[in-house]
Amino acid sequence: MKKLAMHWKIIIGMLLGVIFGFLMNSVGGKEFVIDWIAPFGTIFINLLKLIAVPLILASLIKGISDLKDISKIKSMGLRTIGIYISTTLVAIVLGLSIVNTLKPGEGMSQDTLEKIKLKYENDAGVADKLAKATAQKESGPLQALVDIFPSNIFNALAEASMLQVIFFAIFVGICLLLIGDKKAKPLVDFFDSLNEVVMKMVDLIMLFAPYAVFALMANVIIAFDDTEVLLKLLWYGLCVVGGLILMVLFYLVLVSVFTKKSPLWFLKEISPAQLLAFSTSSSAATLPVTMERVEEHLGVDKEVAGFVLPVGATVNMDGTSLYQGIAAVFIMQVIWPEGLTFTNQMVIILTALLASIGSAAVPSAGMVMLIIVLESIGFPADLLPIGLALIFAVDRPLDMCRTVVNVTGDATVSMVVAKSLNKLHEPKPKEWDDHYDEVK
Ligand code: DAS
Repeated sequence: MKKLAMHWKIIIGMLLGVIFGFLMNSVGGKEFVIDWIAPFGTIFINLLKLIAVPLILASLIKGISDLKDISKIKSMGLRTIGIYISTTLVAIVLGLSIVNTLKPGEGMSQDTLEKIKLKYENDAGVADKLAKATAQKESGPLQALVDIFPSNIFNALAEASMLQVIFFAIFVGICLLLIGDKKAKPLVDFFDSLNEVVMKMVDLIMLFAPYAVFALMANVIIAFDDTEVLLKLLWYGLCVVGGLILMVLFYLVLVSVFTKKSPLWFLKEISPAQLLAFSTSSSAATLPVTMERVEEHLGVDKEVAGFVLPVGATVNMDGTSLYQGIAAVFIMQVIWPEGLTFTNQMVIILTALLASIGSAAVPSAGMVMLIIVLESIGFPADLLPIGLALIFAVDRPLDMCRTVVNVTGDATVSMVVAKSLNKLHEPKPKEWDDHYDEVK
């Protein structure tokens, strides 16, 4: 019997996980899922994070040393950052257009608001997000720039500080170019081999994916215990999801126009990464799979994928910035209508752009940075816990959706940049099991 493609195996795992989660909710098996099922999802995410940093290091250093020409690095860097900023601005403006047109925050009854306040205003999760945002805010205006430059590469690797690892890898790659092929060869060969090893690790880890997403989805479903509030926030959630779907359609137009490739082919080939982004809510954990799909199944050259994707996972979060635009205005529509000025919305565009750059590629990071966006327009500090409480119940499913868009946007830009540099080739896809067969 023909083997099922990986994305179908993952979809089946997800659906069974959702069904199992609802079943466990109905028979009081929440603790069983937390104690005996969820850990397999955590193991899977740990394994992906384990290889993300060595993969970035190897693919970036190898990729840059292969470029043979420093001016190409500048050209690739400028194109990448330029397109990333453009797509993020499109996302924010799209989000603001939707929320100001459909006005999901208007008409929410005081009774619903009181229920939400009662349940979530003092929730530990809300307090945690506020604390993280305060810590981030207290750092100076250039702290984000200072944080790119590591003082100790081993700390950067140990803490998986993506931008620091990216900076170090680019620095090493450029110096390998400058010392000449003969002297650079031992190190280039080492990172070439490391890159192959880590890509093989991705293949093997992915064989576990269908079972892991079962555990991840079951664990997400058992967290839904407040369907009444979820229904009250449905219109807000649909505005975010609708905007995210429009962003994916925008990416498909970019792929079709700028690379002349079939948008449906692009969606099919990137789908395993999208499914993992949905299941894990983490661009960082998904990055190794995004890189494997973009290089081996979409035909993007290693030196482009090795630069564009790690940078994108860290600074390009179009789904998050669209969400921040909608969430900020939604919260104002419900509890601070006097803040709904044109000037404030322009400020939201700038701060949501900066916030999505500053957001970490981990679950719920976008909600932490939303606080920075709200504070930038003078949102009353005493209303912040209520504002977060208002969207807290639906943040996890929306985080899953916006992470899919973050990953899809990165893959789209990597194809556009590769095409513009004539580094988009015919892919030589291998199915996951084929790789595994080689191992046996
Ligand atoms: N979960 C984040 C990511 O990994 C996005 C977010 O929190 O908005 O992309």
